Amino acid sequence: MDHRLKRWHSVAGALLLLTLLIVVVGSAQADPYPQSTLHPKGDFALMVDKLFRTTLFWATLVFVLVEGALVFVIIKFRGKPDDPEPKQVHGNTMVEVIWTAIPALVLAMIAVPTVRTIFRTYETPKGADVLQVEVVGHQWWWEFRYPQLGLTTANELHVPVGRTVALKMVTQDVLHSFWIPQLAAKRDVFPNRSTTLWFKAEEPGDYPGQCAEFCGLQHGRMAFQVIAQAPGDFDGYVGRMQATGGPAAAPATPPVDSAAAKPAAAANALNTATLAATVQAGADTVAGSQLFMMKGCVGCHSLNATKPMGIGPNLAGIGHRLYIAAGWLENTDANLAKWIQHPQTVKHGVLMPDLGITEAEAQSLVAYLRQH
Ligand code: HEC
Ligand SMILES: [Cu+2]
Repeated sequence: MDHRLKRWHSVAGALLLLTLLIVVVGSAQADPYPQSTLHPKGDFALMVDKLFRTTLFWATLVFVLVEGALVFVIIKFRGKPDDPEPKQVHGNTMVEVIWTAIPALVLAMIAVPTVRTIFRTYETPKGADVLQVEVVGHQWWWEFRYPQLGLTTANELHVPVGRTVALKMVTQDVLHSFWIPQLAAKRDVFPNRSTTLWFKAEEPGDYPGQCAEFCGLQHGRMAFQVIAQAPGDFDGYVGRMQATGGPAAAPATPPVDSAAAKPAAAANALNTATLAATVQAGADTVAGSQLFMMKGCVGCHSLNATKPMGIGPNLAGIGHRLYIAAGWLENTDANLAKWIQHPQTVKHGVLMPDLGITEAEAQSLVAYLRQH
């Protein structure tokens, strides 16, 4: 066999192997990367994905045809040692018209759906059924307000499946960018000017989101979760959040711990240990509610979802959030206690100061916050 052909074979073989490797690695890692635009679960993201796939199809077709023709011609008409001088030609109108017309046609086929999709993504959904949400970016966390429901929360956006959500977004400080890869595209968020975005989750699930515009030291830890729920579950969530506005949850009156009171009444000599533990837990939450006021937490955080407050995230429902510190630190008792004691170590530079909370005080605060 020709020496050059042999070398070409090994190059082609290596390329094929590399392609296979990319495909295998890519598909094996499909799941560990939920923050991927390639797994759309909302109508907005599906629309963008469809456009991407259409473009990819035409691009692949053009690549295969052009490169195929090129490789074919290179091999078929390659020079041999005693070839005569080839015929010299200049220009061919027919060929030039064809290779201008075909790319123009391909570009038009890509441009029409692209422009149509771009306009569609900037529409503002209207109608009584649209769930309005106001998004406020802060260094380094996200605030979500539901004007129709009178609720405010942070870092965890609950939405009902199958209902369009219309976001109106601003920021309190610097530029941020709101991005939920599986549900909708990225959209920048500015001070003094609002931008909009919309999406409809098609399947229940937890969809991670992330700030996508560098906004300072902890930009990488400015994440959030979108929790898409069946409509009934969403109504339950709304009910629980609205209940935090009731008198029992107001920080000024520490809640009477009914969970601790009931078993205490039923207790007898045989389960004094349980009783002691329950009383201890009750005492902890009372101490926690006092610490929450005394240590100044209440100056930055509201535990009432119907009463927003400026500086820190609203903590109503914090006991049930999946993550703390803006969507990346798992909400376990240990992590919560560590955060309360040393926010500046866990997420250096945040607006929450280290307040000199002791281990025991942190435990009481955790017990208290777990009830919210
Ligand atoms: C000076 C204002 C301020 C004070 C005082 C303060 N915090 Fe914070 N807190 C913040 C800010 C700002 C954040 C958001 C930090 C971030 O993730 O960037 C935060 C975040 C939190 C979070 C995580 C919320 C979430 O969903 O991510 C918890 C829990 C919390 N604080 C509890 C407390 C407790 C308990 C105290 C009192 C011991 C306290 N904070 C005192 C400003 C404050
Ligand atoms: Cu950012």
